[in-house]
Amino acid sequence: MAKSIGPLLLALAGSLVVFACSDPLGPTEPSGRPGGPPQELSIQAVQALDPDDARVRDFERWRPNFFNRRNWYTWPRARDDFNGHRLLFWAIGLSFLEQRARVVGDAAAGRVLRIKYPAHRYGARSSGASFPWIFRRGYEELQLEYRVKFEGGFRFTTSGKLPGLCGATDRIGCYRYTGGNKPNGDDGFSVRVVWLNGDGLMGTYVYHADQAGKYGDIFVWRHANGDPVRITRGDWHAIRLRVKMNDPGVANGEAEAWMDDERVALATGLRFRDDSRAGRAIKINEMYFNTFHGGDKPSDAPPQTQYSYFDEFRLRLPPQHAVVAELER
Ligand SMILES: [Ca+2]
Repeated sequence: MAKSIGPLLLALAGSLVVFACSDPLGPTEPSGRPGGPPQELSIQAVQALDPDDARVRDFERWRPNFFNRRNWYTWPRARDDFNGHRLLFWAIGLSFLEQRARVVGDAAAGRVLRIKYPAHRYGARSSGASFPWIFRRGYEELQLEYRVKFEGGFRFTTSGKLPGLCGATDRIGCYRYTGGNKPNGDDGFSVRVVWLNGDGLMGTYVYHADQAGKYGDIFVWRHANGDPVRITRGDWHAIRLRVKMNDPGVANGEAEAWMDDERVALATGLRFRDDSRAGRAIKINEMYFNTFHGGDKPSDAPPQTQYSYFDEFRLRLPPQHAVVAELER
């Protein structure tokens, strides 16, 4: 009994974590255009993904049982999938009181994670779900892939968030470098995905030390012909983010995005960390599962209860690292 109550209490505690993760997003940020020079083969220290971090998180193992007939995606399940090496982590939206995450069947994708955005709710605490996936180690460069589907009839309203990569100097999570909290180069950073403007316009949302204001910079996704990317409802889409840390103190970090294998944004010249002892400790050490409506005002909320679906979370090292590793084998 105690075994089953413990995670529940932790989930409840996690649901009470107070943090301001909602932020108004303006549609007028400059866009990051695809293009730029081809990447050089960088001979950096060879990194290797931990075999467990390399495994795909596809939710196939979860099925209803006597104690969880509706197949809620609970705190213990998120821990088993993403944070099995950690005794504790926090989550929002996953408790039996909140019930905003559930494993359901999908005709095309098997079992998938369904996230609920309740009608008239906005902000990370009452919309969608959030939890950190804290990696066993930090990376200088890393790619995150996942698949997402917005249900048919999904109302995008003003804006909302999707998961991304981030880093911080502690092991609690880099949620503190979201929600209007500007990083200073010695604390952390975040690179997430946003939907914008009510019609599925997409962008990369970056919190870095050189951002102009308290909120992060948005790099609007664009097709090769310059048209903005609009995500369609009712279809699965493949999202890929690549983050490359800057050399400490030098503004040469990168955040690149692909949707359905088309490169849609490349942000360069980013300063995620400074050349200080604390700054040098910052690496990419977390996927922040973070999706909600908002924004921080009632008009950000959807008029209806609606759902998105996620599947096949995967980390990859960028190709050049694989090449270097092959040469040195
Ligand atoms: Ca699946």
